[in-house]
Amino acid sequence: MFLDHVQLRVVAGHGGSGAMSFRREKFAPEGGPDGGDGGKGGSIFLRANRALNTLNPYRHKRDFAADRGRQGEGCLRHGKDGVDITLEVPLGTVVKDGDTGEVLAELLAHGQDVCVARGGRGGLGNTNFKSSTNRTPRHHQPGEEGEERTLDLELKLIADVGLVGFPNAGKSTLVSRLSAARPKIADYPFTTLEPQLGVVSLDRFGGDLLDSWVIADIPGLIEGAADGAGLGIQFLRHVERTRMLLHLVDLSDPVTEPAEAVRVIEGEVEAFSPVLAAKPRWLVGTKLDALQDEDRRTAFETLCADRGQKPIFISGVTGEGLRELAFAVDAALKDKDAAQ
Ligand SMILES: Nc1nc2c(ncn2[C@@H]2O[C@H](COP(=O)(O)OP(=O)(O)OP(=O)(O)O)[C@@H](O)[C@H]2O)c(=O)[nH]1
Ligand SMILES: [Mg+2]
Repeated sequence: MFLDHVQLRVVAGHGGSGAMSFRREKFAPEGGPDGGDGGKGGSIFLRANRALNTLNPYRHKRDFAADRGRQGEGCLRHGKDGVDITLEVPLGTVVKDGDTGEVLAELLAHGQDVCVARGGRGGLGNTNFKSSTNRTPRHHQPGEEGEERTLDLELKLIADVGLVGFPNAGKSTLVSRLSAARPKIADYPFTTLEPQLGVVSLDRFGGDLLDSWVIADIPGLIEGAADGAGLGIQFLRHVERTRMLLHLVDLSDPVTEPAEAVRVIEGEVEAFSPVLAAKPRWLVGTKLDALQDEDRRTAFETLCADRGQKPIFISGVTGEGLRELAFAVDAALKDKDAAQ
């Protein structure tokens, strides 16, 4: 399960009040005003973090309040500012005001942040009110209130991993086994007509709840898709912003050799865009449970070896290889995070 919508209550810190104080020294009993200003209240920020894919961190804790600013003191000492709070959210989080529905921000880039509740300004100390007519001002200001808001956070997923392959290669089956998504699966080509996303949470495989990645299922490709055959290649734009591709090859296919399947799909990907063609791609042999011809397995291993890749075999029926794939992709994406 993953959260893609959550309501938070955020309250920024109240500003500290300014001080009312006068200098008292041995030889200056009637010293001037020296009350310092109050500190600013802590603000609340949201910041996009690409290591998150869900709003799960907010499953239980939804109320956040930042510290008050401290009061000013004598001797012109300013009160300390309240500490800001930064809440990390996944890329693709749309932030709306919960009362008005106004969109406050869309956090799309790693590190991008937005202030959602500004801390109150500190009040001025009485020093600020000294004038030629009033040398002993008693006036000093209270701090301002911090902003308070209800926020609606909605997650528009951005896929990390795109799936490509012939129709019937088992793409939707893989998505349904790795995630909570339920794409249509059937034994005829072009079952999938619209791209669909799924969140692969590693807790499904005994990993950490916070480790997850997003997979995009798209319609199958055939030879000539770039020229409009089948459903064409326009769906590849949905995986253009992903960080890597999994290229599914049906090892049980009695007609098409793995090498031929790979050649065709690679050709279509290259015809679509150099950006997509430059992405890391892993070959994944599917339907291992239905493999009839051991030569297919050997041919697939050779193809992988030629690309310097470890062969990956899976079965959506027995579940073989799924856990390893989920963890390997997660590790590869984290490696890329580190490299960026
Ligand atoms: N034996 C076996 N059958 C599978 C496996 N994975 C998928 N299938 C079957 O293969 C057929 C096609 O599966 P889908 O997941 O719909 O394939 P797809 O790649 O999404 O197909 P399109 O959406 O048409 O491009 C279905 O009948 C599945 O039940 C597998 O690992 N083993
Ligand atoms: Mg499908």
